[in-house]
Amino acid sequence: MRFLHCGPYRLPLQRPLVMGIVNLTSDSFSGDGLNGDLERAIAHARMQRDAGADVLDLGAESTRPGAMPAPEDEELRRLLPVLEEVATWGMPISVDTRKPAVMRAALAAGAAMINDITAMAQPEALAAVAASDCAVCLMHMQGEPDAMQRAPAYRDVVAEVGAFLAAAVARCRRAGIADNRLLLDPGFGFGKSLAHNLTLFRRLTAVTVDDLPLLAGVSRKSMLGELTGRPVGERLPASVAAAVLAAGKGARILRVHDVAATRDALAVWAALESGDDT
Ligand code: HH2
Repeated sequence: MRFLHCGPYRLPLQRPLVMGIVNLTSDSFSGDGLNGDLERAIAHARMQRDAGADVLDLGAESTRPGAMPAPEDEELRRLLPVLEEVATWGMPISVDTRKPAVMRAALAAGAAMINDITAMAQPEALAAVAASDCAVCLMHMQGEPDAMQRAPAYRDVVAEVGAFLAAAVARCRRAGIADNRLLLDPGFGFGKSLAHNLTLFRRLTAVTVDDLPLLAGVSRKSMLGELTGRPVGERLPASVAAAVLAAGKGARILRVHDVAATRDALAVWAALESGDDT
């Protein structure tokens, strides 16, 4: 059986897992940012856990298109009190950050996974995670959040995202990070037009490297708004449909805002797709 090595946890990879989003920001695109409100943040994390999340992903810097970077002290101030509580819950906690100092503080506070939208591009980030046994999610992004959606351009989006992820995996291997700690993510919406997102989605497993597990994050994203004409608050059905289809295309972890609905849909999908016949 295959596992993702995730600090003290081993996540089995044969059924798709659900990563529940906990946004501690003031300005997340989905409007669910908890802006440093500790009680609400912990209540939201508890709800995601009780709904059946396999992993929680705590993010204290918004990376929505147009967002400016959050100062490091502000990111830590929003993150650490929540992380210190949820890290005692006996489940793997991921921290969504691109700052090496935040990674180090998060790992010291009990994070079991680092989710880096810059795919460990900074040597200090690599050093921070190499010194631990956390899982690492390597995501593709073209450009930076403040300008990435202005004019995304590729000659061959699948080949370029695949090559980018292969280079990130090579970086991690050179730093001594074992393959069983790595997750790859094409980064839906990060420097991609609707057409780029759709091509990547249809050919999801083509971007992986040596069959490393893939994470897909499409929940409530603007690509679903473009397809349905719905504002962000009305994208639940589209998000659930996309999560199920991503699982069908081979994603092993689905990063979602709506854990309960996604779990239900995945249970139905798993039974209808591959249940035992009588
Ligand atoms: N998407 C967002 C943030 N982090 N990490 C990974 N690995 N993959 C993703 O697709 C991804 C991510 C954006 O979503 P959200 O956290 O809801 O919004 P914001 O960045 O505005 O807080």
